[in-house]
Amino acid sequence: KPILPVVIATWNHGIAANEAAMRIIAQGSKAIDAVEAGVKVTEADPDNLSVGYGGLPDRDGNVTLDACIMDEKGNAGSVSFLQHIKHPISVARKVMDETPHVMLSGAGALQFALQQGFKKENLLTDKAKKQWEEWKEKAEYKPIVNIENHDTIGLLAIDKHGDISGACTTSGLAYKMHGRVGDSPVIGAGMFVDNEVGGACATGLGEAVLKTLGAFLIVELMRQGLSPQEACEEGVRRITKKQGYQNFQIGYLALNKKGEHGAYSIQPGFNYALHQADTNELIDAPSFMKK
Ligand code: SD4
Repeated sequence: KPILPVVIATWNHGIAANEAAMRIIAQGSKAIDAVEAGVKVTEADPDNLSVGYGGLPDRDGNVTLDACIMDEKGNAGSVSFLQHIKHPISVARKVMDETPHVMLSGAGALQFALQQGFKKENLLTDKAKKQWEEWKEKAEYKPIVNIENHDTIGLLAIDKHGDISGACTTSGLAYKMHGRVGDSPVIGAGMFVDNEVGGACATGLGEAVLKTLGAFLIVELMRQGLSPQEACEEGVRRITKKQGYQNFQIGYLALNKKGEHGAYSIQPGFNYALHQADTNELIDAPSFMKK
């Protein structure tokens, strides 16, 4: 049953992220601060091979990052194809707060980050570099279902004031083409919130989410009266009604303003962390394909 405040996040790294986000909310702070603090935990984790520091590089060995953030007023900020900055979500927040723009990309995003006082760092850890070197022996690029190269963190939170915000951050698909941008920094694809309705976020093969504008679609379906669960299922159906979905994963989370949530994926194996009151638990999402 729904309990407010609530924080929900993709995958098992969502547990630690939720913890950090709920700590901020418990102090009476805003959801926007909570979502940023939450996903920063994942960004800083070198053992996570798909977000921020320690993320797997593109096929040329560069770690390139995508992130976006959105608040209860409908303000949004995003960075894509950003290199050398450990906390892309905080750069996205600065784009939202300090510029008249929504998205900054590549060298321009890096320049802005440095101007804002972020430090330039090497994000390619020895562990990620070693995996990339092994991959290079065959250099086969196949998006694989549900393994570490598909675990972006998307996080949605409703604070004590009843306001919703969201954040999403990733190093994107492992061994992608240099310059490839996924769904995660695109407002309405990887994440979207509307304080009248709720929010949604996505993980998985970004191209499929981009082509269906998944998060925006799910929020609009909730606006029309679907439950968060029904909306996630319809979001997945828009993808599975086309060819080829058997070979990749998409996972959606949705949260409405009452604090009801939904989760659905194409393949079994998607899980998410839900933090309500004193419980923060990892839950397996139902899926379109069965085991
Ligand atoms: C992307 N959606 O860049 C991201 C990757 C991802 O879990 O979600 N991994 O396509």
